[in-house]
Amino acid sequence: MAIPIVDRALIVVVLCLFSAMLIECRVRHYKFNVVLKNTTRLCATKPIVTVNGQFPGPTIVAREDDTILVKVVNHVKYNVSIHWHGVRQIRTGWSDGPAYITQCPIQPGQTYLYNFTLTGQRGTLLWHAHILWLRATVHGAIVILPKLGVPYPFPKPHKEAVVVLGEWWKSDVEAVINQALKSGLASNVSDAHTINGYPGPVQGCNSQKLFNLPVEPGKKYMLRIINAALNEELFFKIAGHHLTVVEVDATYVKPFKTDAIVIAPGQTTNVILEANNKSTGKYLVVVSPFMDAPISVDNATGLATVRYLTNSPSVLTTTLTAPPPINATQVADTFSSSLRGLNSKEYPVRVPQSVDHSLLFAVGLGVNPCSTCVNGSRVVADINNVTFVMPTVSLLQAHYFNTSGVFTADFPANPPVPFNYTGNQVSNFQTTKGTRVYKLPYNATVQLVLQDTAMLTPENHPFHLHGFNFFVVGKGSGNYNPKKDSKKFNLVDPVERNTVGVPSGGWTSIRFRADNPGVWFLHCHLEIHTTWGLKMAFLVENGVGPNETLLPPPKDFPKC
Ligand SMILES: *[C@@H]1O[C@H](CO)[C@@H](O)[C@H](O)[C@H]1NC(C)=O
Ligand SMILES: *[C@@H]1O[C@H](CO)[C@@H](O)[C@H](O)[C@H]1NC(C)=O
Ligand SMILES: *[C@@H]1O[C@H](CO)[C@@H](O)[C@H](O)[C@H]1NC(C)=O
Ligand SMILES: *[C@@H]1O[C@H](CO)[C@@H](O)[C@H](O)[C@H]1NC(C)=O
Ligand SMILES: *[C@@H]1O[C@H](CO)[C@@H](O)[C@H](O)[C@H]1NC(C)=O
Ligand SMILES: *[C@@H]1O[C@H](CO)[C@@H](O)[C@H](O)[C@H]1NC(C)=O
Ligand SMILES: *[C@@H]1O[C@H](CO)[C@@H](O)[C@H](O)[C@H]1NC(C)=O
Ligand SMILES: *[C@@H]1O[C@H](CO)[C@@H](O)[C@H](O)[C@H]1NC(C)=O
Ligand SMILES: *[C@@H]1O[C@H](CO)[C@@H](O)[C@H](O)[C@H]1NC(C)=O
Ligand SMILES: *[C@@H]1O[C@H](CO)[C@@H](O)[C@H](O)[C@H]1NC(C)=O
Ligand SMILES: *[C@@H]1O[C@H](CO)[C@@H](O)[C@H](O)[C@H]1NC(C)=O
Ligand SMILES: *[C@@H]1O[C@H](CO)[C@@H](O)[C@H](O)[C@H]1NC(C)=O
Ligand SMILES: [Cu+2]
Repeated sequence: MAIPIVDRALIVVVLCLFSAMLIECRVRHYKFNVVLKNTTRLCATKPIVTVNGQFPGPTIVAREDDTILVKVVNHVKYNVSIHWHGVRQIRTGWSDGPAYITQCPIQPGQTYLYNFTLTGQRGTLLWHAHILWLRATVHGAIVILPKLGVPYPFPKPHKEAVVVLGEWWKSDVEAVINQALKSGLASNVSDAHTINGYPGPVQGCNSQKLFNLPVEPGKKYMLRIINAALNEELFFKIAGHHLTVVEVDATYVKPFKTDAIVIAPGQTTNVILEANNKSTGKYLVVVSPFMDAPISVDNATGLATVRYLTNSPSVLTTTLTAPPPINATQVADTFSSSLRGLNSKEYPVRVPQSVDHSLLFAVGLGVNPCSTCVNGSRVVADINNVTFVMPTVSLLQAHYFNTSGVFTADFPANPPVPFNYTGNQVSNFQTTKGTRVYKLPYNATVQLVLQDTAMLTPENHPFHLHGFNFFVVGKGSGNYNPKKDSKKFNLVDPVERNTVGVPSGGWTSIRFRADNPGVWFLHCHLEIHTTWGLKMAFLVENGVGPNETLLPPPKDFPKC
């Protein structure tokens, strides 16, 4: 019998403690018990699904190049899987996490050891459940420090703090999505926005505790801000202070100052907060939704405070601020246009200069017949008219073991019938269904233009690509014009990230190199859109070199 992992973990931790001054531990062990936890937040006692009883869940702290081992034990009645959002998972797709894409779920009572190395990345990422709507409460931060002895490319902050933004439902989230799927209509919106688990004032519920960040006058603080919300892009702002953006999605950017940041679900943003206001009292922190389409959202403002620590008993007046208006497209646009890769000698921007596969994905909503639904129809979502149907075994297993009949490798590179994407002339909202992937040879370069459509309504879609970072080389409004628009692409210092907003009624162009063999999910990170089918996968073939093939699956790999 092999020694159980926990015991081995304990031995390693003890060894690490003894040798802490001599060597760094390069393997970090975590145990995630997925358990129900009764919580009394928002004046209601209700059980939520958590990791280790924490909301938000535990923070993973590691250094670049470390190997992470997370033993996940499922103690709840739901199937579970965990995704390490933004971790490249080079050759280790088996640890990526999206259920039925790279793995079968960890079923109730089962265990799975995620095993991956943090290669070529440093900054903030997040982990979250990647099945059902569990990520509403099953999420947490991943902090990747630079290699030992390597400084940040900006002055070292006095302290750092993780700031996790979330959405809170009074109801059980699984009941919310099940009700929506049964009716075929949109799902209920959340009841509050949370900052590190604490909401602002909520109707019919007062005297709520808020998250507070204590600061010393004159010092600098780095906030590692994460949007872990299910369905909403968010504004984040602190009264009386500018924020200097230094990193997004675990890549450094050219620092710039801003009043407010905009952050989509799945995105992370590191900012420097300088405690340089008049050194007394508290300053309000506000979080509110960004939505510039006629879609109903939860417009409650989440609150926290920044409190100056001063020797004299400070007058605890709170300086207030209002978030940008919900439809402040200009604020969001200016923010995203300000993001540029650092492109220094140490951190060059390696954007592909030539393109092997040029793709145009038209994304949006549709309506399909449904005899049992309220309206005789259900709202769906699609990419190039394909509403993705989840398979019953994972695509990665089907690919690795050559199982036929699970997917077809014929995902359309372009919309099957070109149309005026952002116009309102389309009257047939029906889509096709399929489990179709797009095949890429190892090391191919890809340009992908994500084009929003006005089908039902134009809307901002934050797209997330697993297994890669991509470069955001361009964006614009209306229909993408290949001749005109490609001339203006930034092929010098575009921002590198893993999640990008496709603007409402516009397009975004990204480039990446397919240098990671496996099956990689591409989807809208608004959970309701993912559920409705706004997803597909890239199948990246093995290369020929020794480091260019997918590793074999681990022994404890979950079965379907
Ligand atoms: C949560 O609290 C409710 C009511 O107080 C109780 O009935 C339930 O057993 C508790 N659940 C857990 C998992 O502790
Ligand atoms: C983690 O995966 C590596 C291969 O990438 C393997 O060598 C190692 O043994 C694995 N660790 C555990 C604890 O399974
Ligand atoms: C969704 O909202 C409607 C209207 O407020 C309410 O009747 C229903 O119970 C809600 N559904 C869930 C699952 O909470
Ligand atoms: C301090 O906060 C106040 C109130 O928001 C603001 O008007 C002022 O500009 C801030 N001072 C500095 C130095 O930023
Ligand atoms: C949210 O919207 C409702 C209804 O439109 C409105 O009454 C309320 O004032 C709004 N709340 C905030 C915080 O904007
Ligand atoms: C935002 O919404 C407000 C209130 O509905 C409206 O008056 C304003 O014109 C809108 N702004 C933009 C930029 O659409
Ligand atoms: C039924 O569908 C129509 C057209 O899509 C929509 O306007 C209407 O609100 C739907 N009915 C319900 C009950 O949502
Ligand atoms: C596309 O639709 C928009 C809005 O309806 C319209 O202004 C535009 O002229 C159309 N473009 C073409 C090429 O038909
Ligand atoms: C999508 O496919 C459906 C079903 O074949 C078809 O009726 C519809 O016209 C297509 N829509 C577009 C925009 O291609
Ligand atoms: C990948 O392609 C680039 C050219 O686009 C080439 O320079 C590089 O050597 C290739 N790498 C591998 C591992 O094949
Ligand atoms: C393969 O990977 C190993 C370990 O990451 C590295 O030491 C080696 O240089 C790589 N070989 C090639 C040919 O890239
Ligand atoms: C959990 O996953 C397994 C394997 O895919 C599946 O057979 C089972 O129905 C799922 N259980 C639930 C409750 O969905
Ligand atoms: Cu979307």
